Amino acid sequence: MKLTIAVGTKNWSSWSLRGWLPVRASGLPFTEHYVRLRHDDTEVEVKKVSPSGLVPLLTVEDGGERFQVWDSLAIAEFMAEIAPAAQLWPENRAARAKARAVAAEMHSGFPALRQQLSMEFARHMPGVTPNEGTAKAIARIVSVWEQCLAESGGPYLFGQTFGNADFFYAPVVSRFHSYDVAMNGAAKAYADTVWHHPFMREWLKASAQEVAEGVV
Ligand SMILES: N[C@@H](CCC(=O)N[C@@H](CS)C(=O)NCC(=O)O)C(=O)O
Repeated sequence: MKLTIAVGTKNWSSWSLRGWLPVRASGLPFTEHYVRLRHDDTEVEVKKVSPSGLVPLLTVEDGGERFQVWDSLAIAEFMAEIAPAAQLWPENRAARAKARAVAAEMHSGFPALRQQLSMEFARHMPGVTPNEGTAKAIARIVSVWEQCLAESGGPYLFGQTFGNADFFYAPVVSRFHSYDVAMNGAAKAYADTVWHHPFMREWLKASAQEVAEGVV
């Protein structure tokens, strides 16, 4: 099986990070197709690979079959299906249902936080005061993290494995880091653990290179 994931500019593209993490964590070989966002040729270049005009998008070639999986949550589900050993969703049915709800809440919510604290993976952007919507989103996210960690015992939301539910909050961890969002206790320990995970370090290295090259 050949897997190709199209991703956008890594410093900015939170959705790309959400789609890339399950592919990276699957342990399966894959290649990346990189598209530069917010550039003159972005629309044309994204449309060449993605009919929706959005990234991430996963192209699967398997024998004579070739198909595309667009949307980060669909990619997370597909990777869990083809790489069961990676345990991208928890094994326990109730925990798995909850992990899906946690990921879906991020996937469909928190617009104020996304807008005000846009992802700047490799940048430190202190001095932003969260507006009312962003403050509510931060409080809700921290409470979801605290509840999951208390139930699972951590260090990740559903226990020992850095999995799909964590991947959906990985861009939030980056935002909290960039904008100095204050946390303490279990939520802070969780954010630190995710921020220092080797996959996040890989994404940081690429994002920092984009900053150094002046493309973001
Ligand atoms: N719901 C989609 C959202 C994907 C999305 O909005 N991607 C943005 C990048 S983060 C995009 O491709 N924007 C096109 C552009 O910036 O031109 C998903 O989960 O994959």
